[in-house]
Amino acid sequence: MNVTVKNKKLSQWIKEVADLCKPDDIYVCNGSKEEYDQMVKTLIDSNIAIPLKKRPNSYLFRSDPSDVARVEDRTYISTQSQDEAGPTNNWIDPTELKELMKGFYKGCMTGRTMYVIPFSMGPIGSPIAKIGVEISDSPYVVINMHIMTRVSDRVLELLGTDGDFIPCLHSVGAPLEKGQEDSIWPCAPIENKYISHFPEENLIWSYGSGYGGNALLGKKCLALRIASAMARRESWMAEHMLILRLTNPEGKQYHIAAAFPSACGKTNLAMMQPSLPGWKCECVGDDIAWMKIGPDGRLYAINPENGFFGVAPGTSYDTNPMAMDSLKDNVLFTNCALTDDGDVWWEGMDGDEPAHAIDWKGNDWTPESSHDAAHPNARFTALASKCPVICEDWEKPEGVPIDIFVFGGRRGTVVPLVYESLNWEHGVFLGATAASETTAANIGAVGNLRRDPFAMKPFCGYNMGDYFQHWLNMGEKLGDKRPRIFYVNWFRRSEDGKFLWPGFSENSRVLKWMCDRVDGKAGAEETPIGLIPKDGELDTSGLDISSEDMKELLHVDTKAWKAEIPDIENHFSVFGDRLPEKLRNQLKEFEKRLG
Ligand code: OXD
Ligand code: MN
Repeated sequence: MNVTVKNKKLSQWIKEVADLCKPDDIYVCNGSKEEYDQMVKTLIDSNIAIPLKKRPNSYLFRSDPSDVARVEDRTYISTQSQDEAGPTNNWIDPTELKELMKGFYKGCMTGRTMYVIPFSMGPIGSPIAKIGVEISDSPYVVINMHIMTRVSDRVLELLGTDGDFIPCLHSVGAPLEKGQEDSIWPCAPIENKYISHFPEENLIWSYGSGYGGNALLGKKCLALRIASAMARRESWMAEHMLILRLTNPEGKQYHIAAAFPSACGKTNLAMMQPSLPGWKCECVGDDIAWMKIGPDGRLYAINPENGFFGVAPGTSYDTNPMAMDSLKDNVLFTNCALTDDGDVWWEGMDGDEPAHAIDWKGNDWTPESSHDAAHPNARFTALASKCPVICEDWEKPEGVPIDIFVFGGRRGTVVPLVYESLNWEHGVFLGATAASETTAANIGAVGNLRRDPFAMKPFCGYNMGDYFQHWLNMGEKLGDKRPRIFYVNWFRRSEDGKFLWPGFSENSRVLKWMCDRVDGKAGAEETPIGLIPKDGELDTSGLDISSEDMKELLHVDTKAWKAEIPDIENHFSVFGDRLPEKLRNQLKEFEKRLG
């Protein structure tokens, strides 16, 4: 081991893990540039990282074709009782799961180095931040953690001898025999992969996968699943939300936190550049928000991450210029295609398709090929500080005050472009019933409606019925300082199938209406589903959109909404008596208003 660890819990845990996993060596990370460069050099020398001629300090990685995404059906919330994990999570008894996983962990790091990665989720020392330590046998994980979290020896200093942290154990699950050559992406077969969370003891054990949220344990595992359970106990919120700052032409700032299921353009909205003259939008975060009530009673949010782990395909100067500008240097790419001139490429990127490339599996690809060049879940790992519109206050330890919550989904029909909740409880009802149509990115038939409450279905570390109650409780604590709650749908289509709303930078018009509502400047019309912009109140100046299309976008089709009721009842029924009475009443009231 390269340094002496002073923290008692940490040194004890390192010893326990080393005794179990039997690594050849132990290395404690300090987060320095030299460490990153050294790790990259080793990865280049073993032909695992491919340097990109066109982007300084940027590298391409190719995963094993069996290890390309988060594995939700191998993800467990392991609590004493199954009821605590609730109906939306996979569950195994903690004693049983630990025994089973110890069997896998035994000797699993033989032939490899065990890296100890101290990291902070949130600015180091922020009152909202949390410290984690990941133990991993993957150097790819180490360099990704360098970007996605704050890895630093200052974290160890902060821990002192007795400080507490969240232990995150990770192994790719591929020990090496003496002389055995390593593969470019070691991992275990799918049936041996386990992404396990023990929220009652703030503990994460991940085995068998090297990819994204399965392996970079600060993100979904710590910052959402474990943090959501901590947040309930400690009266704060850990949400799957982007955070943005909007500034109006008079210089007034508004902070918006928005939750959308995957494939609804969350990263695009987080970095959106308003089409409305004089309005400015800055990104605080694109995926996760941790929020606490501040001394003035308002809700303050930080982005616990340090980078973006974004989906590459579909990202372009058209859809997200600010993301593209964040990818010029110091980026790690995974499962993108490699062009002949040494750049990355993916479907949906600007410009012409390359005449030839090497696909994500390492094979020749031409536009005539029958498959995609980049994997649909190919990713970039980029520093948030590289984003040209990163908010100057994005690392403010106390966070930014949230004025507005937005929920949404992808709906071709029924759901209008925007509406406001009637009150907090109704807003919680909107979050709890949020739904989206499945896309090619989801499993199952395209166009199916999937309820994904608060976009947290795969990320809530406890019973989701109790999570709904936690939202209601937070509303009570916030009192008149509650953020306003809105619901949006950028994806409504006309009868002939065309998108009615242009989206992207034009979404600023919808955000402006929300800000004007907060300031009491914009009118709204009460409908059975909530408050819709009054005729002419949504700023469409300079936008080429017909009044018929605007009407259709804001139309509340009572009959269509009535037809949704059985699906909502069905969705609520799985929570049994853990469904808050107030939400049951919200549903009744909604039915009544629909007539
Ligand atoms: C993500 C996700 O990668 O939500 O952020 O799946
Ligand atoms: Mn996400």
